[in-house]
Amino acid sequence: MQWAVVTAVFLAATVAADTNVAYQQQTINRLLYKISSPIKSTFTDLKQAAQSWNPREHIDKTSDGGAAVKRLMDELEDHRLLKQHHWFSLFNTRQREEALMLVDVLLHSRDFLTFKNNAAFFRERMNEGEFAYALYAAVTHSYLTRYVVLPPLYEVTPHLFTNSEVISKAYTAKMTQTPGIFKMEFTGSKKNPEQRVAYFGEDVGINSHHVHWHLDFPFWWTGDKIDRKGELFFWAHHQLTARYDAERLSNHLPPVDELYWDRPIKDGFAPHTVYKYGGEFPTRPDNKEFDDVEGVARIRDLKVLESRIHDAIAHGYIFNADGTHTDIDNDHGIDILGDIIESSAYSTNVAYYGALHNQAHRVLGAQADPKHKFNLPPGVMEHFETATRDPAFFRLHKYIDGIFKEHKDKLPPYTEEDLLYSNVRITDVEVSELSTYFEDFEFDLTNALDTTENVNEVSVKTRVSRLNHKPFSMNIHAHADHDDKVTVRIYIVPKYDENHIECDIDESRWGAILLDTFWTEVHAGDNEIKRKSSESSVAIPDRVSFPQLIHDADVAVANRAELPHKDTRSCGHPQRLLLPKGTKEGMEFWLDVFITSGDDAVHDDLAVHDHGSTHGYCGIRGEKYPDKRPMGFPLDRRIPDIRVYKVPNQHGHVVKIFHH
Ligand code: CUO
Repeated sequence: MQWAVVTAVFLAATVAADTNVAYQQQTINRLLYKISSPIKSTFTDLKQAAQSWNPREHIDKTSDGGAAVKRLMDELEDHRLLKQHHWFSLFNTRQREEALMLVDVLLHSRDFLTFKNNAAFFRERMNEGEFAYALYAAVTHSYLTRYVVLPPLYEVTPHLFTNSEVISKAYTAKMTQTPGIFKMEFTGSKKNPEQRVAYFGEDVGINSHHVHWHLDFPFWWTGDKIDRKGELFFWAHHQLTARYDAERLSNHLPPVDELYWDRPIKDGFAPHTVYKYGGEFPTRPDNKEFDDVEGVARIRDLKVLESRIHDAIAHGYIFNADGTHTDIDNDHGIDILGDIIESSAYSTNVAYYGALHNQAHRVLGAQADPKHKFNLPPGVMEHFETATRDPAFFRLHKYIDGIFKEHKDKLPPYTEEDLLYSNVRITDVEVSELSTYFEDFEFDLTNALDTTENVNEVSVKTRVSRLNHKPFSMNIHAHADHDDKVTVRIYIVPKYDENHIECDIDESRWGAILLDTFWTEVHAGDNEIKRKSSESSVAIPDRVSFPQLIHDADVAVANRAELPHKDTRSCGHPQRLLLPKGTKEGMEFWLDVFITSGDDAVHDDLAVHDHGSTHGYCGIRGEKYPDKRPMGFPLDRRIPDIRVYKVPNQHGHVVKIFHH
C-alpha cells in the first residue's frame, strides 16, 4: 500500500479514535481477540499498523521524547525479546522488564492513534503473554482509555481460568467442527477435604478480581503516586483471607493455617491446568518440604527478611535505605509495611527488607522443580490469575496477614472518643433474608483456540458452578440530632469457631468481612437508611462477556452510537460473592453497623457521587482512597474491653445465612 493511503487511513482513524469511546473499545477488543494468532485480516487498520507503522517514526507523538520506544525497539532489533508461543510470568524478572517496556511505550503515547498503532505493531512481534499483560496494564492506567471496559480475562486467556480437560474438549470441538459446552469440575476429588472450598479458590470472578487488583496496584508501579497502595495490599488480601476462612467454616473446615518456612507445606496441589504454550502447570505433592529455589531465593534468606520485618514492628520504625527511620506505630504504618512486605517499588529499603511476599509466590510456585532440572514452567502461584486455586496461596496470605496483625495489635485500642459520633443513635437494623445457592455460569472459550482464516469458528464454552446469593437489603433506623453527612460501615463477623464455640470479639474481629461502606445524609429526627446488596462498594456486577463487548462495540461503531455499558472497573469481589456460603440450618454471624461522621470522607461529594464505586477493596481510580480512617476501622485494632464499642452509633445483632 502506498504510504499516502496508509496515512489517510491512520488520519481517518485519528478523528474517530480520539472522539469515540466505541471505536476505542472496538480497537482494544480487536487487539485482544485471539492474542496467539496474528491480527485478523478484517481488522484492517490494525493489520496495516502491524505491517507499516514504525514506532520510531512517530516519537513526536510521545510524551517522553521517544525514550520508551527507542528502548523497546533496540531490544526488538537486537533480538533480545522473548519469543512468541512461550509462557509468560510477571514474576520472571526479564519477562516483566519486557512487558513493562511496552507498558511504558503505551503510557507515553500522547493520543489514542499512537497508542493503538504502537500496540498493533508490538502485538505481532512480542510474546503474547507480555503483550496481553502490557495492554491490560496500559488500558488500566492510561487517561486515553479511561472509558474502555477491559474484557474479562477468563475469556481472553481461558487457559489460566479453566482446566486442561475442558481445554482439550474445546480443541476437539474445533477439530470436528462440533459446538459444545463443557462442564468444568473443580480440581481434585472428595478424598481431599480442601476440595470442599475449591469453588471459592477456583471461582473465575475471584481470580479475575485478584488479577485486576494487581493491575490497578502493580508492585512495579513508579508513575503518579497511588494513594495507600501498601495498605490496600494488606486490606484486599486480608479480606480475601477472611472470606476464605468464612467459606471454610461453612464447609466444616478449620480456618486455614499459616505457612511456616521450616515445616512441610501440608497440602499439595494438582492444578489440572495447562499453559497455552509451555505444557502442564506443575503439581506439588502433600507435605513437601521447602527447597531453596535456584536463581530466586534461599529459605534461610526469607527467614532473615521475615525477622527484619518483625524487628521493625517491635521497634515501631523501619530503616530507610538512606539511614533515616520512619515511625510505623500510627495509622499510616500499615501502608509503609504493606509496601515493604509485598514488596513494591514504594518500599524505601528493598536491599534490607527484600520482597518477602513476591519471593514467597515464586518459591511456592517452583517447589516441583526448584533446581530447574526438568524445565517445568512456573507454578500456579506465579500468576495472579491462577494463584488462589492453590490452597498454599491462602496459607501464604495467612502468614503475611499474621505479620500485619502483629503490627495492628501493637497499636493502642480505639477509645470511646475515637468511636463515638454523638449526633446519631442507631435504633434498629432490619435485614432481609440472607441466603446463598449455587448456580451454573457459562463463559466463552473461543480465544483459547488457534484460528486460521479457512477453518470456521465453532461455539465452545465451559459451564461452571458458582456461588451466588439472593439479593438482600438493609434498612438502618437512625435518630439524628441534626442534619449531617455520615459514614456507614457494615461488617459481618462469624459468631462461632469451627468447634461451635462462641468467639470472643477480640478473636473474631480479625475475620470481619466488610459488606459495604458508603456515605449518606441524615436529617434531624428519625431516618431510614436503605441500602441494597447490589449497591455495595466492595463488589462489582457480573462482567460483560467478551463476545458481548465485541458485539456492542461493533454495533456502536457501525451506528455511530454510544456503548451500552458504563461500568469500567474490573477490580472488586463479584457481587454474587458478597455473602459467604451459608448452611442449611443458617450460619450465624454478627452484623455490625457503625455510623460515624461524614468528615471521615476524603471527597466532599461522596454522599451523592460514588466516584466509580467499588472502592472498598480497590480504591478510586486515580483519586485518593475515600475513607480517611484505617481500612478495617474500627475492627482493625485490639478490643480488650467491648464496653468501649457500645456507643449509640453502633449496632450489632446476630443474622443467619442460609444455603439452599
Ligand atoms: Cu495477590 Cu499474593 O498478592 O497474591
